[in-house]
Amino acid sequence: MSISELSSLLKEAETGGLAAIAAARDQAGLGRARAAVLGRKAPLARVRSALSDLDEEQRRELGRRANEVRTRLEGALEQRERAFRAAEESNRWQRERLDVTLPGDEPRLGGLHPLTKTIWEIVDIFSGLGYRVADGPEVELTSYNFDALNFDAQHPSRSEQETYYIGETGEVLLRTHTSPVQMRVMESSEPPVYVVCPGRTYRRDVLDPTHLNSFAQIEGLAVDEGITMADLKGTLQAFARELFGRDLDIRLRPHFFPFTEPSAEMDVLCFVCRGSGCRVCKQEGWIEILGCGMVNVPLLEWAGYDIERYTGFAFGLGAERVAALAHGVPDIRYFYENDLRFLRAFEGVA
Ligand code: 2NL
Repeated sequence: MSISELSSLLKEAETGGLAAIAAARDQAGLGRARAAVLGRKAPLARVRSALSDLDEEQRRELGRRANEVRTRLEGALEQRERAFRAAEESNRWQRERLDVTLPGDEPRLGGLHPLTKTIWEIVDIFSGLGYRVADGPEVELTSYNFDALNFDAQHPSRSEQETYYIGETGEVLLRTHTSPVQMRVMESSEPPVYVVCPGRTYRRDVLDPTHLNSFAQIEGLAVDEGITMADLKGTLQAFARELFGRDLDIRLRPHFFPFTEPSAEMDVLCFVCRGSGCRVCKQEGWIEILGCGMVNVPLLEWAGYDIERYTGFAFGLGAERVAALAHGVPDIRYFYENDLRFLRAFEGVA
């Protein structure tokens, strides 16, 4: 190539190169322009490789100009590169912009199980009356669960059809009530005794809307000097009013339990109809809440208490039954299904 051909090729390398760089739309396009402008087949490269054909002076002159063109092209590339990077960066800021003042997604807090709330509410009422809370083993000795409580050898609830025995000897069972806890309290301490014993109990029942084979029982026991049936009635009246309503009366109906004598079942006036009869009280006007009575003398003797000096009363209730009554739950099995639609109905309910 002649010097003038090379000279115009160099011009074209510059103007065409700058145009190609200016035409690039994005970083990828700029990469392609870089290859076309500075690559091995670019006009500028062709000028460089042709330099060796020139004489010394022309080679130096054109070489210098080729270097200047290269510097300008590199400068232009560099400038566009920076512009693309800045645009990309500000795009990202825009894209990833986050409003930190927006409220977050509120985590859903769990709550206490409705049955737990009922148990705590009942235990709280007796705490307020000066009772302590006691617990004991769920796997119990038959002697504490039945014998000490004055259940005779023939009592039907002792049978394998009604009670879960552990092993073959008949000496160990799943407690059928929390009474053995109270026997253990009496065994290990002298009067005055004022305790409530909430806990899990087991009976071999067929499940239906009002029966489970495991239920939460709460029993209470007071043994002191001069305790009478009047103390029983006054205490349970206070308890029922606290739980169901300030002005609701109770009544005691004679009943039988081996561990109390005399024994009674306690009803509270229906908190829905106040005695006139409705669906909740099954037209009775009254709702059965618990069993109770004066601690039977053989139990006090078993505990080694002075029976001339001490008397006591006791009571027991099923927490599921009370919770179902209080909340209008038609089937106590709901308490154990762990269906969140059911459980969430009690959110925030005291
Ligand atoms: C019920 C009836 C009752 C008792 C439990 C008791 C405990 C001792 C002494 C005397 Cl250590 N009595 N407990 C008394 C009467 C009734 O429970 O219907 N429970 C679900």
